[in-house]
Amino acid sequence: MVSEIASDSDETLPSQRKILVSIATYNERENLPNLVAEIFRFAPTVDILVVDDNSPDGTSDWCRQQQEIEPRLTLLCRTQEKGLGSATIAGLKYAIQHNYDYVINLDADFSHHPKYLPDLIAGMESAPPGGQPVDVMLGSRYIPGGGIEGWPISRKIMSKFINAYAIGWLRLPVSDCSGSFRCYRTEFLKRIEFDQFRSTGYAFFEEILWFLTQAQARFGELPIVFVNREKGHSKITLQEALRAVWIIGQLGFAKFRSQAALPQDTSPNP
Ligand SMILES: Nc1nc2c(ncn2[C@@H]2O[C@H](COP(=O)(O)OP(=O)(O)OP(=O)(O)O)[C@@H](O)[C@H]2O)c(=O)[nH]1
Ligand SMILES: [Mg+2]
Repeated sequence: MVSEIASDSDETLPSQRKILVSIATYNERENLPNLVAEIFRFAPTVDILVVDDNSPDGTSDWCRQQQEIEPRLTLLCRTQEKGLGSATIAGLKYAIQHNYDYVINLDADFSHHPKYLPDLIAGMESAPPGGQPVDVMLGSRYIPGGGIEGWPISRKIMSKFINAYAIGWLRLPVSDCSGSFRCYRTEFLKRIEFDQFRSTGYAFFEEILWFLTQAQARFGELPIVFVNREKGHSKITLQEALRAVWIIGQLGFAKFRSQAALPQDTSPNP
């Protein structure tokens, strides 16, 4: 675990790595210009992909103009699909297709501050003595040093409930399974069959952890303080939260069924 925040110098980033920061956006015109500037301040060597679902507030228009003068920025504007999960998958697939070493997801509303990027990336590079580097680094609110600022108590309870439920039911070896601030090793993501995903929305973040755990990924966690958005509007709805509960439930049952279907070991005891 890495707990100190690095300075905003590019010397803190492993320059030989090709890194993509993928941001799913819907109506984030107010946040995106500042966010892009802050990402490049803390991590100047990364590229940014914005996956926007044709937001009516002009998010895509801003990106379209900006990518003409900023070669590190690319827009993927989706007109046929919608949903945070499928937008995130589009970003992960883009990273695989374009041979990035790492792909990082973060929200556009400054809840995941770019100041954490150097440490998140450093976490991918470090390994415990005699061990292997991790495949996924998670920004975690639920380990010492992490936290949440600005959420009402009801939202905190909902998040705690989803985390306890998903971690317990799916046996996920992490402390925070519903946050999207993560860095994935792209090579490891090639093992994941994204076409099998049930979720196109917020449950994607638990679902991918479930698939990664099945594939025996190694996880690391960085404490982060999640700060509630100041600009723009939340897109999560009660319906979306209930859908997440349902999908997590289904995943757990699918696991039991596949275990029950495994041939029994009938060999005699030695
Ligand atoms: N492309 C795309 N992005 C989305 C969609 N829904 C949400 N997002 C983005 O996903 C990120 C997280 O969404 P938020 O609305 O901030 O969800 P949240 O963080 O759970 O809720 P608040 O912080 O309360 O707003 C933001 O960058 C959104 O713009 C969607 O349908 N498509
Ligand atoms: Mg948010």
